Order: sequence, then structure tokens, then C-alpha cells
Amino acid sequence: MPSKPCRICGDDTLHPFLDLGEMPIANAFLTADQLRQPEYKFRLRTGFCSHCLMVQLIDVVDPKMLFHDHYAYYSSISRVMDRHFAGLAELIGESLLYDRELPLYEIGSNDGILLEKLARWNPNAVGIEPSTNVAEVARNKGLTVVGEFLTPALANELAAKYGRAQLVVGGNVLCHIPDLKELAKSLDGLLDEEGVFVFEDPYLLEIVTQLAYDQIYDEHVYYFSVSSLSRLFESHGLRLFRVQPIPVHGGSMRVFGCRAGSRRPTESSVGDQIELEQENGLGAPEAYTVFAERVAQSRQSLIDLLGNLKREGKRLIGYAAASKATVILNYCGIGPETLEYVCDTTPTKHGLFTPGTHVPIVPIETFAADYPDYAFVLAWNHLKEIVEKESAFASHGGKFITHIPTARVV
Ligand code: DWN
Repeated sequence: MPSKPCRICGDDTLHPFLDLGEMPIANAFLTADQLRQPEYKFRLRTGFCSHCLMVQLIDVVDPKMLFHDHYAYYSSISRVMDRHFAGLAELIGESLLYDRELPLYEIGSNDGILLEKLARWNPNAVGIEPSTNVAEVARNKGLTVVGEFLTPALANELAAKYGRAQLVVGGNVLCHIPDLKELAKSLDGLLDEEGVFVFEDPYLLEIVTQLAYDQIYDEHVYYFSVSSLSRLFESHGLRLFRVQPIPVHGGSMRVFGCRAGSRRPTESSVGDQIELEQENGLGAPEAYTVFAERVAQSRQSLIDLLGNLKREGKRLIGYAAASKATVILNYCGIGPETLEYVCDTTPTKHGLFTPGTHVPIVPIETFAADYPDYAFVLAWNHLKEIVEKESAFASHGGKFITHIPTARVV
């Protein structure tokens, strides 16, 4: 299949490197009635642009099909993420805010997990969240949330209404935005002259090193390196001045940026990280070809492990109906013949079925009521938190399975 031009620079230098096959929307969990209807699917393929270095989806799903009035993911599900965002709010409050009058904006504020902490530092904290059901949860906490996608027009409207921002922040948001040129225009409309932006997203080097192929799905249009991101911002009059690797979601990067002409100096962390990326080959297509080969091996290791356990007559379940679960289950062809159910803490997912593979999703209490032999953790990024809180499972002789980078019993 011929490739498409790069979504960032428009060049015909996009090297397709991984094809995870026909994929449903990761968070499109199904009702029993919907199981009999055809599901929307798209080709989940990634490419690397050798001109601007951006790794990206080749086919993109319309964001309105992903973020709406019944978005499945509530950010406040994890204690670890709550602590993480408390740390981010503190860092912002203590070292980045410089004027109590100027507002700050959080893009993709979801159910307010970060916004409520930021609002303690600055009463003029405004969330921007197009998924109206999660935005409503944040409003019920007394937070100010605009229920729309951020566009340059909305940015100008907000700047006129609340003022220009001393800070714009987004946790796991930037990589979800297909049109980053528009985002850069929005930042231009929102940011005060010395305003700062902070974004956290899954980090490409970690994805490649750890074989975290299940970070690749419809919502994640881009897989950023510091090299690709700094070039992108520079072409829009913005500049990264600091980067900081962070452990959440299996390895993410926190980037700090400002207007190109800001007084803030660019710190050595930016250049150092770019150098590390070059040393790891992220600037050339070969790294991605090798990644794709290793992904196929990882898939096989999982199929073999689960297949062997089933043949031994073991009872297996999935733990956490995460977005990435949809990728793993569909790409590896794992369905109800292997997993009795997937248990999850999100009440709105209970009674539904996993997209494409149709495994029933049940409350977490079902797990503890009748422990299986093995629990395959489908949100491996929360493995430590899950193993710790489910210590009774291990006491009953149960074992967890993880698949990153290759399948194994932990
Ligand atoms: O970028 C994104 C990240 C931040 O969140 C979004 N595109 C969507 C979402 O991705 P995800 O669904 O893969 O997120 P998580 O945080 O890896 O997984 C969340 C799911 O895991 C929820 O359905 C809740 C479940 N879970 C659970 O059942 N027990 C999570 C934890 C921590 C638990 O203990």
C-alpha cells in the first residue's frame, strides 16, 4: 500500500514500519446488542518521517468519533497517577507560575485530576475538555471547564475572556491532537509573552526500547521524541527549554516550552536528550524496522504463553480494560476462548465487551470472588500498583502475566 505524506512536514518521506492490522476504536466498548452489528475498523499502521523525524499514525480516525459525550477513560482511576499529578501541580505552582492574576489553561482536563490541584495554586485555572461526560465530573468538583476542542478561534476567545496564560498544560493530550499546526496557533493565541507550556506524553524511546507497541492506537496520533517535538515547535515560533523523563504510563517525557523569544534560557537537558536519541538511532528508519520485527516476536511470545497455559487447563482472565488492551487483544487474536473476562474498576465499562474481541468486562469484585489461576495485566503501565493492591490474589496462589517487552509470568 503506498504511504501518505507526513502529517507534520508534508514531505513524501514517511516510511511505514509497523502494521498492527484492522483495529476497532480502542475505547469503543460494546453493548450486548452491538455485538451483532458491524464494528468500525481502521488500519492501524505507523510511519517514521525521515525529514522531520515524527513517528505517527498513517491513518487517523476523526477525533469526534473518539472524544464525545461517553468517553470511557476517567483519569482519576489510578492512585499512582493522582500522586503523579499532585507532584506536577506542585512543581508548576512553586516554579512556573509568576502572576496570581493571569489564568492557566489545561488542555484535555478530563475529570479534573490535575485541574483541581492546579486550582489550589491559581483560582483562574480553566480546563478545556471536548469529552463532555468527563468534563461534567470536573465541573461537579467546582472547576471551570470549557467543553470543546481547542482551536485557534477558541484560544482567542478564551484569551479575550479570561486573559492570556502564564501556563498551558496537558497531560497525555498533545499526542492525541491530529493537527499540531493548529495547536501551535492556539498556543500562540493563549500564551502570555513569558508564558510557559508543559506537556507530558508517552516517550518514543521508551516505546521502542520496551516494545510498548500497545501505546499505538487511534487516540495516539504521534509518538514524540524530543528531536521531533523541538523541531515542530521551532517551526512555529516556540521553543523547548527543558525536558524531564518521567516514569508514568510506562515511560513518558515531560517537556517545558515557551515562545522562541522568551527570556528563559534553554537548559542542557534538551540537547542531552536529543543526543541520546541519536545514539539510539531514532533519527533513521532502521531503528523502526528492528522495532517492528521485535514486536512480532513479542506477539508470538504472548500467544505461546497463553496457549500453553490454556492447554494445561488453567483459568485465565484479563485485568484492566484499558485502551491498550484493545490493541493487544486484537493484534494477538486473544478473545473469550482464552480470557474468561476482563475486570476493571470503571463502573461505566461494566456489562460491556472489549472492542473487536468481545470479552465481557466485569467489576473488579468478580475477580476477588473467585480467583482464576492467572491474571493477564492489560494495563502493564499500572502493573506495580495492581500487584500491590491485589496481594491477596498471590496469597491464594494466583499469578500475574505481563507481556512487555515479552510475555512472562511475574
Ligand atoms: O493517553 C491516554 C491514557 C493516559 O489513558 C488515553 N489515550 C486513554 C487512557 O489509556 P488507557 O485506557 O490505556 O489507560 P490506563 O491508565 O493504562 O488504563 C486505564 C484502565 O485500567 C481503566 O479502564 C481502569 C483500569 N484499571 C483498573 O481496572 N485497575 C487501572 C488501574 C490502575 C487499576 O488498578
